[in-house]
This record gives sequence, C-alpha cells and structure tokens, in this order.
Amino acid sequence: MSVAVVPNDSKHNLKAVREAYYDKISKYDMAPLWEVLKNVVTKEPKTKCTPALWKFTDVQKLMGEAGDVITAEEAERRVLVLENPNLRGQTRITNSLFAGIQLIMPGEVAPAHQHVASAIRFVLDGEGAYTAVKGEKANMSPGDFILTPNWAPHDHGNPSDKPMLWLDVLDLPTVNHFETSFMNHFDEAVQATKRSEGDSLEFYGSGVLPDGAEVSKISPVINYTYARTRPIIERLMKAGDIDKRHGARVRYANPTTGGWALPTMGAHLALFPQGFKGEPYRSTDGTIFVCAEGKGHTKIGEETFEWTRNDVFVVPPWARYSHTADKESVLFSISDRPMQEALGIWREDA
Ligand code: 1HN
Repeated sequence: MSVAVVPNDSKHNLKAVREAYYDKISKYDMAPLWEVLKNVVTKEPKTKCTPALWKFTDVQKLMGEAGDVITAEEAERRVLVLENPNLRGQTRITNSLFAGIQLIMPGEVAPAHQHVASAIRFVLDGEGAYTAVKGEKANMSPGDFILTPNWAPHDHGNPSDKPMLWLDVLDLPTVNHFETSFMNHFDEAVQATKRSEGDSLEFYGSGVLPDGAEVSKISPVINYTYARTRPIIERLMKAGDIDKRHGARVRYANPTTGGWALPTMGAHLALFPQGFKGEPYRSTDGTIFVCAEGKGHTKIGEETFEWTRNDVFVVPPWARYSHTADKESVLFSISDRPMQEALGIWREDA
C-alpha cells in the first residue's frame, strides 16, 4: 500500500513544486517552454482560419445600404470587411491578409492617401470609376486586377452613373504584425495625373520594356486589365495547358523580374472548362478566391462551397481543396505566397 502512495504523492508534490517554480519565474517575465512546446512547434500548420464564403447577392444588398449610412468622404474608404468567422473583430480574412468590399457611388471621391500596406483591387461590378495610382488613372472594369503598392499615393473616383464595387485585399495584418504601419493624407483629394490611362500596361506589359526600365520588387504595371488577361487563359485552355488542380492558370507577374507582381501578395487567374473536376491540392498560403465568371463549387476539407459570379471564398492554410466547374468558369485568387517564399517557408502538397 505504501508503495502505491509514495509515487502518487511524489507526483502531487512534483506538480506543486513545478507550479511554485512557474509562479516564481513568472515574476521575472519568464515561462517554461516545455509546457507549451507542442503548441508552438506543431507537426503540421495549425490555423485559426475557417473556410468561408460571401455571396455577392448579400454583399451587393448590404453594400447598397452602406451607401445610405455613410458617405465615401466621411468613411475615407467605404469598405465592409470580410472577416473570417473564426477571427471576428480582427479585421482580417486570413491571419496575414485583409479583404473587404468597397463601394463608390456616382459622383463620389475617395481622397488621396498613402500607406505602407500594399493593396490590390479586383473589380466586381460597375463601369467607369477609376483609381489613380502614382499619378496614373486606371479605369475600372469587372475582372481588372489593380495594384496599389506600398506607399503609392492613391485615390478613387466615380464619374459614372453606376455604383462601383470591388474587392480590396491588403497585407495590412502582416504590416501590423511587424508593427511597421505608416500612412499619410494629401492636401489635394484628387491626384494630378501625370500619365495617360493605360500607360503602365502598355509600357511594361507587352513583352518590351522602356529602355533603362528599373528592376524592382514592385511591378510597374498598375492595371492588369481583364480585357488583356482573359483571352490569354482562353488560349491556354485551347492549347490544352490545363493543370489538374488549378485549371488553365496564369500568374500575375512583375515584367521587370518575372516574379510576383508585389513582394507580399501573389495572384492568379484561372479558367476551368465546363465539367472540370479538379484534383485535391493544399499549400501553406491561405487563399482568397473570387468567381469572375461561371458557376461551380469548391470542396474545402469536408465542406462544399457553391459559388457563382462575384462570390468570394477563403481557403485556410494547409486545408485540402478541389474545384468543380458546372459551367466554364473563371476564378481569381490571391494569397501571401510571395512572403512565405521570400522567407523560405512555403510548402505545397500536390
Ligand atoms: C485602404 O486605404 C483602401 O485605399 C481600401 O481604397 C481598403 C483597408 C484597410 C486599410 C486601408 C483604399 C483598406 C484601406
């Protein structure tokens, strides 16, 4: 009997001894790694993100109401944040990226500012509003992919007679993770334009470069228009270049390096033939998708998300997913892959 009691007792004592010790070191702002090691060095990625989908029918209705609640000027940016359901209150869709839907009504201006966080716009609906970036106006049409890199001055305006809606994705949570945020407003709400519309795409996106073009981590192209990119994925599909997981897919590239368009966020545009049944895939970059055309569904883990035009959905890091297209469909996608690659930590599991 005493044999059994002694180890129990010593276990109990050991627990008490350890707790007393932890209390003691805590006063010196120290803690035992061995109590948390398994949680901080996991065998596989452990994500707080959950898969989620935002239907454009809901987004359009709710955004329309935002137009009654606040002006673009008062809001500075009239954006509804797409918050990951497991990260509510944290202003993010994945741990590293922000996503939101922005509305600009006819006649409105979103005043010029600049910030360290890089932004991209993926245009959803409307025609004829613009975003001006570093003195170049980019006219917005659905499917356009527009860059607003780190510290680039930018303002938006809508001289058309229709509301304009787009998806904003920013590396803001990452900039704030590093605690490196700066931002600045300009005296003039609207930037003076120094270049003609479309200059940057013509100068840098046509297989030639202006003589002496600077090599930079940031793409000089401001608007990768849908009108230019859509026929390329069509051609890729016709050529039979269809990846079993990703469809006929192009990567938005920086023409001065061949690398990603931005150092922090990487985007693709993919075409799926009608009846496409994708093989499963996963990678460590949590990815935001937008359906630009068509109809289909994506299985993420055990859940299935049905999407149609302008629906947005998010796949968490290392979640297995596969796309199915009921009609010929186009998916835009964006993630933090360039950051992970730069750090040498990106992985995929084909
Ligand atoms: C921002 O500056 C814009 O310039 C959009 O349109 C979304 C989300 C968070 C912080 C700044 C814009 C933003 C943002």
